[in-house]
Amino acid sequence: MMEFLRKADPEMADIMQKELERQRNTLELIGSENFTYEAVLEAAGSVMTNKYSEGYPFKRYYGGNQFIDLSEQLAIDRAKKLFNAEHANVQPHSGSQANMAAYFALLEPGDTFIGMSLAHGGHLSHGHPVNFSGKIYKAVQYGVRKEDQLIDFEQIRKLMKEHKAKLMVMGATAYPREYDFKQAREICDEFGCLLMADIAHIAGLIVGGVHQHPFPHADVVTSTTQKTLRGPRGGLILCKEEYAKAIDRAVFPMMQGGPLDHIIAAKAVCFHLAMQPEFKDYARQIVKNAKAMAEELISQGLDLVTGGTDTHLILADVTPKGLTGKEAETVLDEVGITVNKNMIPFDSRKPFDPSGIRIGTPALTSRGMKESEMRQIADMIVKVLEHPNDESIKKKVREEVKELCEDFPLYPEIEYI
Ligand code: DSN
Repeated sequence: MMEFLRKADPEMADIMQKELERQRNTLELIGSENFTYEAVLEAAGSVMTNKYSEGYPFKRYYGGNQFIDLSEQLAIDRAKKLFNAEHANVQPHSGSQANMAAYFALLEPGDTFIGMSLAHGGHLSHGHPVNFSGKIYKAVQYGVRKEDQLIDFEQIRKLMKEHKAKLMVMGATAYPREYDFKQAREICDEFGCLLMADIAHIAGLIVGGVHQHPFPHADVVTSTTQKTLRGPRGGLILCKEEYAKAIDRAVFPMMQGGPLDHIIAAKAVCFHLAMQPEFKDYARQIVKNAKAMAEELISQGLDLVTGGTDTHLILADVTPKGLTGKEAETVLDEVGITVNKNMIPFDSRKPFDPSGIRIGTPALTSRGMKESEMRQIADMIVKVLEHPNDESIKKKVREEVKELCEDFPLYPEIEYI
């Protein structure tokens, strides 16, 4: 594979080769990442990238779209079936773009919406002041309760009373517990507000039957396809039929131009694979792995946000070990364990050097690792955090990382050179 690239651009081929080796030889624990299927890689790197297809299936602004139409329609039909949705738009380039289109469809500039604050686990596009969502709209931010770090529905109710938001966003990027979409709907109904669920992180857990489904509670659901769903990097919007036209218009022509047809084909492949019975086992294993890792980290003295997890990720306060989140990320990187620094709720530190790290299990679950490997990795993490300057301990852990990576090979059939 890749012989054309190696000939045409050896410099880039070398970079890509190194990235493949990095993915193969390190333990990937970033909660929003995954290793997609070889079939998805093929679709994403295909001739579908050559086409312009502004518009929607069978209503395009360019000729020659007969097969692109079939591909996008297949992706739409599969997304509807997979998520039990009345309508699907598979064109958003990313999760933020999906959120932007949803806001464009449901709100007017200056309208008020309520979302989870980034500092408590939300997302930039849920109303952060530096993001378009906090600039175009009046964004009210909710968070978690201090005592148990769970979403504070009483605070949401109070804020709704005060601000009369037109839309509520339920979803996050660093919240280790299941969402209560039913309760969110009840509050929305009380105040005549729309509900949007951002399931970017947990889409795979929902279709795998592990987490509560946002439908029928949500009016609109946004997602990415690359996280627990294990597809290509991209966005997705699902909605009730009554919002279908507004959503489609918001994606194109309001926000995007030509869709990424190669990525839409890859999304269709990932939806198909997520419908297979074994995907349910995969989704269950992601959570079992996170729970096993959480138990081990707690037993070794780490403080976890909410005291554990029922999802694919863990948020750990590393300051009791004498490190900041940034230092922990760096020292774990040195031994080949990849995590990201992350704010914890009510963090006294700043986003660029917060108190916590976020640890996620989707990618290593895709490599076939199970609970015992998670416990082993948790043990390695704690060892390194407790001895960040001990070169002999770090060397031993590095060797353990290497052995684990060899035992669970990534893309063994792919040879990029
Ligand atoms: N930044 C992503 C994450 O890591 O969760 C979400 O967009």
